[in-house]
Amino acid sequence: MIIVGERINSTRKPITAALEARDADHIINEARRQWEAGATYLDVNTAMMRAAEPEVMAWVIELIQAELPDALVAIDSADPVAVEAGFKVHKGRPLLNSINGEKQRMDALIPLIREYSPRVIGLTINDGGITQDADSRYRIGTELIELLTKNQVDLDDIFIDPLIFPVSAELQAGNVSLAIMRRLKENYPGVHTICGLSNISFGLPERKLINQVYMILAMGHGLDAAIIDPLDRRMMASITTVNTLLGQDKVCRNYLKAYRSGDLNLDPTTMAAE
Ligand code: THG
Repeated sequence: MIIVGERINSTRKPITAALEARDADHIINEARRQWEAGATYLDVNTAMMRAAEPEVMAWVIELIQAELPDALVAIDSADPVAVEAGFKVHKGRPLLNSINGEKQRMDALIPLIREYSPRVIGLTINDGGITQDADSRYRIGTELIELLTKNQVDLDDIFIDPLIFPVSAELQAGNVSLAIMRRLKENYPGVHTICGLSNISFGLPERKLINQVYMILAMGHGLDAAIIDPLDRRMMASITTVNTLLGQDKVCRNYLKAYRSGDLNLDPTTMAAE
């Protein structure tokens, strides 16, 4: 499972404040904790910085990679200027979060993808807007795969996000995204699927429980990357366990390693303070 740590997101109040104040210690601390918990990519969302987005994106990426030289960033911005500012300073291959099927966005981002060869997340939305229909979102996913491969992006570097909507508002929201994941993996072996989970539980109590159970279902339908909080120990223990149960953990090595390091002990009386 490829884990994208979601915590450096400007829609979170402590992060907005830290970005505005250019508080390097706060950002490095968030980066380090997620990296040590097992994140492969650290998502950096700068949306709330508005005009300062490009400068802040470059600042955060340089800060993270100076401190954690092997860490990679998921550049999470709707502003192509901020995306390019990020690509310019990033060492190694970043993950672009994201492109979608909207023509204007595509026209701005395809030349940057050709120049910098990032890995790419594609959202299943286009100029027709968001649909609640599995067939049309699946089709947008396939169109993104065709377009990216035509522009020299390998299947292994493409992550399709089926989008997740609240099950409290739309009865079939959970099933629709699961069906899209399964169909993409069946018809495009080698492509990755990814999602942020937290929308699924919007409007309901005990959201962490819902997110965790949906993660298990999604992994059963072929989800192989996720944008989550890697400091959520219960979520991380579930992911380790599902990997083992789905035959992705030879001689149960990772499961036993997690056991020995205490990561599978979720008893609140002995659990390390968060
Ligand atoms: N797909 C893709 N990218 C994404 C998303 C997605 N990027 C943003 C988002 N969705 C995933 N990232 C976050 C980051 C933080 C939080 C949720 C998702 C978060 N949520 C708490 C909540 O919802 O209650 C707020 C807690 C807090 O404020 O600390 O923090 O779907 N490709």
